[in-house]
Amino acid sequence: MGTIIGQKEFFKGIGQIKFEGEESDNPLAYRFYDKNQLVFGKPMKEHFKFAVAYWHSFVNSGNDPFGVGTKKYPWMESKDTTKRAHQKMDAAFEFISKLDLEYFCFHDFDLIDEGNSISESEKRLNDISDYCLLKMEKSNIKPLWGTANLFSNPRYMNGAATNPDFNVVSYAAAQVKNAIDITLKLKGENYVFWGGREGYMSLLNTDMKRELDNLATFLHMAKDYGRSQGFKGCFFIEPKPMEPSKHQYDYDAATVIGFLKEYGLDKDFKLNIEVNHATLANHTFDHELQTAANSNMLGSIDANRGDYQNGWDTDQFPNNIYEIIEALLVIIRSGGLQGGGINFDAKTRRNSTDLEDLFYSHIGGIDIFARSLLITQKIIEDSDYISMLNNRYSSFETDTGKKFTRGKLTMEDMNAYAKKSNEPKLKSGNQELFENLINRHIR
Ligand code: XLS
Ligand code: NI
Ligand code: NI
Repeated sequence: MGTIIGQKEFFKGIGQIKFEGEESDNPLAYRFYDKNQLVFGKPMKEHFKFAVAYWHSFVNSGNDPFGVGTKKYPWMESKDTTKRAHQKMDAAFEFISKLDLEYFCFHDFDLIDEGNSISESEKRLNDISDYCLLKMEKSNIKPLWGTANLFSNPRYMNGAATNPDFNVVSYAAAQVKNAIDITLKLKGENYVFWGGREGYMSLLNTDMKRELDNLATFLHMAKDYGRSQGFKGCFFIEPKPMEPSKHQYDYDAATVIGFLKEYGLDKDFKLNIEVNHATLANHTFDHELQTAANSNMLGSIDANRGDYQNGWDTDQFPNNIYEIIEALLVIIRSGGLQGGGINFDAKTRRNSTDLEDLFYSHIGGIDIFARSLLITQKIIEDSDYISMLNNRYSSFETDTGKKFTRGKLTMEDMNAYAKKSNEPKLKSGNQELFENLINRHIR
């Protein structure tokens, strides 16, 4: 294993995960993800850029409001902060390389615990990122994106960039500056802002307009700083409608796009769309992807899935093939993800306590995307899907239809056209036919 620098092996007995093909019944192998296989003329791994989320797999120990952690991972044992951070990183690099992936995503204080002051945190981040660079030299693993945790520390209980107290806003900025610095240092390809507690619980004690103005000022400052330091990647906003705040400012893709345009941030920011956040907003995942794509802002994805019965962010690993095919139809037809990739913002269940569970979950998620991509290729290239879709709009391809599209008709023209035509015939949307077409290709 190229990435293990003489330290202990955490995932003993688990070797390199390989592609073994559909017939394999080895639970520790890929059945569909063959990273160099060309699909739509591009290797699978480039379509996806799969990333492991540091927080869910290496930090989270399975605690919930009703009980303490259940996952006694060996890299969590040491009482020494630095040693624990190093071991966590050793485990992360071993895991990512055994999965044969190249990316991870992180919050600043996933890498190492926050210090007691900004200076102490800066020093810790500096040290752990030096260690990360050493590990990176021996591997091809790097961050897909970095971010700052602006929601766990009690100081952010009323928000970070949207906090009513300027002193808290300055702390948040100090933290984002450092997080941008280490993302750059580690050659991270993008930088993410998920709203955390940017939002409110009651409008009675909230000046919403001022908080939104402050958020925009903060994002401009962060973007200008990143650019001044040579950061060429994308800044992403990750929409979420609720949780932890009742009202999150970055509610959904449409809300975020409106905000970015209103405040002149749309040139530097794109969107990171998360499945479970889409469904919490009462949208489908593909709706959110398409909304982002319409504005040329489909940057990246947080892959997971929600639960049909629970109304919160359960962050389960993706396993719904129909949902992923619907998503890939949008992603492929809009030209792919811009700058980002697929981050598994997903956690194994609290009672999935074996080390192997971390592998099963990621392998399952990766394979469901790979399998869905192969099916999507068949649907787009070998079926009537695209022509059926285009056919619904064929009347816009007539001379008059084209004039309308180009904005060349007036209301009077439309009135005259309608008068000389007959009552429009009902044209079926054939939804079930479309649904059957997708299902027919799932095999
Ligand atoms: C929480 C978010 C979070 C972001 C990163 O719901 O999904 O995990 O992706 O801060
Ligand atoms: Ni997320
Ligand atoms: Ni989430």
